[in-house]
Amino acid sequence: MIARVLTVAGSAAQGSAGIQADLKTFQERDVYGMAAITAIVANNPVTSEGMFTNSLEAIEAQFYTAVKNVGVDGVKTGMLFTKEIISLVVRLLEKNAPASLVVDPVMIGKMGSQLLKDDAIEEMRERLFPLATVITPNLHEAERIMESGPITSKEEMKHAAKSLHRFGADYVIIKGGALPEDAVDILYDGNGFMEWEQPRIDTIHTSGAGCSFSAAIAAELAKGAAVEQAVNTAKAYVTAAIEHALDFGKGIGSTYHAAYRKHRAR
Ligand code: PXL
Repeated sequence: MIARVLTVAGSAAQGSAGIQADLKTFQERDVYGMAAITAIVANNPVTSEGMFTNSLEAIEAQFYTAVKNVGVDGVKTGMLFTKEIISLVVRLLEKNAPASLVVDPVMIGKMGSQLLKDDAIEEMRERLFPLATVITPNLHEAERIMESGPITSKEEMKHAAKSLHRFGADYVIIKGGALPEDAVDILYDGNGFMEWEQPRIDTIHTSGAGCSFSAAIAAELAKGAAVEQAVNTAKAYVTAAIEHALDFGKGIGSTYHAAYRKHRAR
């Protein structure tokens, strides 16, 4: 049967990130996608309000609809926004432990929106990370989680991966997309490191890259891949999505979620 994956994340109305990116990625990686929406991000030039939080009741109802009516082989979390939502998600995951859990510690959107409140970081680090198979921070998120200075090199990324591993996730992958050199990602499993390096792609259109990367890892894990293999596939997937990004002409464009399938096949 097809593997079933639930994303617990925010809706990104522009379609590039959040649950929209997750569901597109799930489809591309041939898993059955489901979503529990925590919040809605809809910044636009017309309405004054662009950020809406879902109720805890609605989040719990969505979670149980997926878990009880369909069944879940793997879970991914993205934007969780508040400490209260993180506490709820922790409680739900403790009671209904999935075979694999990818935690993307989403904090700030590419357009600058704050997607995690400052007072929620500790709850994420202390209570959610210990449940995770993999956590996928970028450099900025790693710095905030560890309350450290800037991470500026591959060596510092390795050091950070080791420190983050102590919070209890089985694997830590730090995404070095924000380093000035090549795009390097470092995976640490508590014993050793693996590295993925790609020449930097010259584009500003990377909205949804992080969401799609963690969603692809979640999809591969749910299908039974080992973490190293899942990251390998996810890196190839997101590299193609950035290479063929979509420039809609308004700000930072979207990664192209179908690029890996369409362009690799040629
Ligand atoms: O890219 C991070 C992200 C995650 N989740 C939601 C978002 C964004 C960025 O816009 O809107 C809901």
